[in-house]
Order: sequence, then C-alpha cells, then structure tokens
Amino acid sequence: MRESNREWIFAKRPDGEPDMESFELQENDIPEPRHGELLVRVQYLSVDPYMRGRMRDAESYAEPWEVGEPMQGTIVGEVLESESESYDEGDLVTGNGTWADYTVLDAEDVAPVDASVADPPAYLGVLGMPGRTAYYGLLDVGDPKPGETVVVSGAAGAVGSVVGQIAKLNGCRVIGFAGSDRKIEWLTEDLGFDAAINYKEVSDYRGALDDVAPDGVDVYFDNVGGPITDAVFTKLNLDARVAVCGQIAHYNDEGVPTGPRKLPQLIAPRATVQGLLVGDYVTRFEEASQQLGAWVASGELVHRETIVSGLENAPDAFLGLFSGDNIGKQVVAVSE
Ligand code: NAP
Ligand code: FER
Repeated sequence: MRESNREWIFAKRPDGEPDMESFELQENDIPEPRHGELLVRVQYLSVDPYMRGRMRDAESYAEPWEVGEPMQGTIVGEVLESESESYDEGDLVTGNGTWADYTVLDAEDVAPVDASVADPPAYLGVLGMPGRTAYYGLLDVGDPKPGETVVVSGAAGAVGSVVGQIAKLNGCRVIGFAGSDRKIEWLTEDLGFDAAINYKEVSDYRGALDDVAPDGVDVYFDNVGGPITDAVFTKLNLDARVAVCGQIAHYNDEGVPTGPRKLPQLIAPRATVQGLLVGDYVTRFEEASQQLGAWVASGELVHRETIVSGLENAPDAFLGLFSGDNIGKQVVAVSE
C-alpha cells in the first residue's frame, strides 16, 4: 500500500477546449471508510465525454464539479477495508469514485465485478454505463427493425461500437462514422459493420452516404452532432428515428453556433428526434447487464478498451476523447 493518496483535483473551469490547467495532482491522506463504506484500491478509472459538462458551471443532467474538489468518475477496484456486510476484503467492485489511488465508496452504490465474464476494464465500457446506453438508446429509442438501415456516429467509441453490433444482431444494415482508417478497419472487419466512413478523410458526407445507404436511413444514433448529423438529416426515411445520445462535437463550444437550420429536413420524413439519458433506465439495468454479458460471453459482442497506464496520465486520457485517441472504451489503469 502507498503511504499517501494521489488524487486529481478539478483546478480550473476551462474556456472552450480544456487543457492541463484544469487539473492538479495532490497528495492527500488515504481516506478512511465509515459505517456502510468501502475503502477501494482503484485499478481502473473511466474517463467520459460527459465530464466536460461537469466542468461547466451550468445546470445539466450531471451536477457541475466544484473547483478544488476531487475529480469524480466510475472506477473498478479491490476492496481493502469493508465497513459493510455486503462486501469483503479482496472483492472486486465498480462504483463512482474519484481519480485517485484509493477511494471510498458507499457499499449501497457499488456493483460486484465478475472477472470470469470479462476482464475488469470491460465493466467501465460494454458491461458498464456506455454498454447500457447503447442497449437502451438503440433498442428503446431507435427501435430498429430487421432490414432497416442504421447509422451511428462516434461509431468506434465505447457507446457507438456497441450500438452498431446490437443493430447487426437485430438484422439491420449498419453504417458508422469514425475518425481514422484503423477505426474504419476495426468496424468493418471485426465488428461486422456493412460500411464505415472516415469523416476526417471524406469531405462530402452526404455523397458518401448516398453510396453506402442507397435506401436512406431509418435510425440515426447520434453521438457527435455537427456536420455529420447535418448530412444524415438529409437522408432520413419516412418515420425515421433519431436517438440523440451525445453531441461531443459541441461540448467545447461556448454558446450556440448560428447557421443554416436543419429542422426542415425532418418535415417530409416525419422524423422523430428524441434525446436519451441512460439514467432513466436504472430500474431496468439488470436486463441490459444480463443480455450484454451473454453476448460478450458468446463472442457475439466484441469489445475493446484503450488503456492508458498511470494515474498521472488520466487528464491526457480524458483530453484524448476530443481528438479521438481511443478505440472502444477509454480507460486509465491506476494499479494492477
Ligand atoms: P467515445 O465515443 O468512446 O469517445 C469519444 C469519441 O468521439 C472519440 O473517440 C472521437 O472519435 C469522437 N469525437 C470527438 N470529437 C468529435 C467531433 N468533433 N466530431 C465527431 N466525432 C468526435 O465516448 P462514449 O463514452 O462512447 O460517448 C459517446 C457519446 O455518447 C458522447 O457524446 C457522450 O457524451 C454520449 N453519452 C451519452 C449518454 C446518455 O445517457 N445520453 C451516455 C453515455 C455517453 P473519432 O475518432 O471518431 O473522432
Ligand atoms: C454522457 C454520459 C452519461 C452523457 C449523458 C449521460 C450526454 C447521462 C447520464 C444520466 O442518465 O444521468 O456522456 O452525455
């Protein structure tokens, strides 16, 4: 055990694109668990796009972080001390902790990690919040039918890679947008996507869609917004469903950009555009966990994690989400 606890503090609200100035690494005492709590050695830490929203002092679905407070995030780790009947020393758990070597979790808010189903980092991705987002966002909001065409943006990320594969399992034609040739290759060769478009290489997104989605688009699962979404809107079929999951292309914007408005594109197709929050499905999480676990175990659902080593590199791993450094789920390995 270390003598002290390294912990990342939220140091400064960013203006536009965040940088290292928002983060400060402190050395603090190792915290002590109180009744009902667990002291956990962090093994893996999740960095997620929504954290950019928490850096903003504005009301949102996730509460703003206070400057000077530890950065929060989902972790997987080993119980070192248990002040709860529910967990023992040595148990592997996942829950909402801090960007630190050691963190204290409320035993009521953690879930066990079964390393026989998948390696622990998968519990931050396909078997965690992103997997559940993909599952309910696609099946509940997107409502795909066999034979339909599904487009997903942010396709090679944690959520998008699972969305595309579930759409394939439901008999759809699946097209992804992603930002590198390596990602395109992974989507089409390993995950079974019918086609994928490298939006950083192609300039005419609408033309690219004409080639690979000749029958139009029935479901659009939007993780990114921006010009990709503008192009997909021009391809929507009658009764198309748009699941608005994320808008990462806009998370660093200060204010709303002006320009040609895209809503007229929704009129003729009578398209439904619906925002979604994974938290709304909390009472049904067990269903997603069972199904996603079964698909992973059978090999029908491929998952991948990009793992950056060292707590000291956590801010870089977070910033890399905005430049697309990750394939699959971005995770930080804090200790093994
Ligand atoms: P992720 O996709 O694993 O990582 C973010 C990815 O976004 C990057 O790898 C990058 O890949 C892409 N990206 C970054 N900037 C972009 C831009 N300007 N234009 C297009 N693509 C860009 O992250 P995730 O955790 O799976 O989350 C995906 C989205 O879902 C995020 O918007 C997130 O906020 C949202 N989300 C929503 C919910 C909910 O309940 N609503 C839950 C979880 C996640 P490229 O190389 O392809 O650019
Ligand atoms: C995200 C992660 C989680 C996000 C939203 C959520 C839009 C929502 C969580 C909830 O349901 O409370 O990246 O981006």
